[in-house]
Amino acid sequence: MVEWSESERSIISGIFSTLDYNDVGPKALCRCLIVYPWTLRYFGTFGNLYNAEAIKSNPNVAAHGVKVLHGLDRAVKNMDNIKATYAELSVLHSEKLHVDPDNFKLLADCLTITVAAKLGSAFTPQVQATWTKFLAVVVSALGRQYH
Ligand code: ZNH
Repeated sequence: MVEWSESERSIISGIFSTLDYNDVGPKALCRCLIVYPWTLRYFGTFGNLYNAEAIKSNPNVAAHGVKVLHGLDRAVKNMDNIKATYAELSVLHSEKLHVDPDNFKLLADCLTITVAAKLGSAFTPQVQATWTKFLAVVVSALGRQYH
């Protein structure tokens, strides 16, 4: 089981309480789709994703980015039980969406870059360490139901 100190808990809830989901979610997902273009393959129903400009102005991508952040919200509210919280979402990504779990790490990295750019000097090494730990637990939980 993953242990969280009081300061780690307050760092994570502090970040999420100030995060603008409508800005960070779309930016992080766009970055993932642009930097790792093979991740585009899962979004064939989203319409025109022909180049970076198309990806950035695609409303389905933006909406999905916000949805992913709301998904992370659930981990923040269940820090002591992230694996169980994501069991169903993990099954969905594995059995229905067939998303290669390596991609979770790629999106997590894009989220880190986007959040770091937002926080600026507030993204201290200690904040980065806690943030990285949080996303590692999320990525592991999402990959949990893959066989
Ligand atoms: Zn995912 C979906 C979350 C990653 C792909 N997702 C989804 C959802 C959610 C999520 C919440 C919704 C579900 C329902 O509806 O029920 N994701 C998430 C998270 C993460 C993710 C949290 C991390 C961090 N995903 C991901 C990736 C990918 C994906 C990486 C690829 C690349 N998802 C996806 C898809 C979908 C989803 C495809 C479906 C969409 C639609 O709309 O159809």
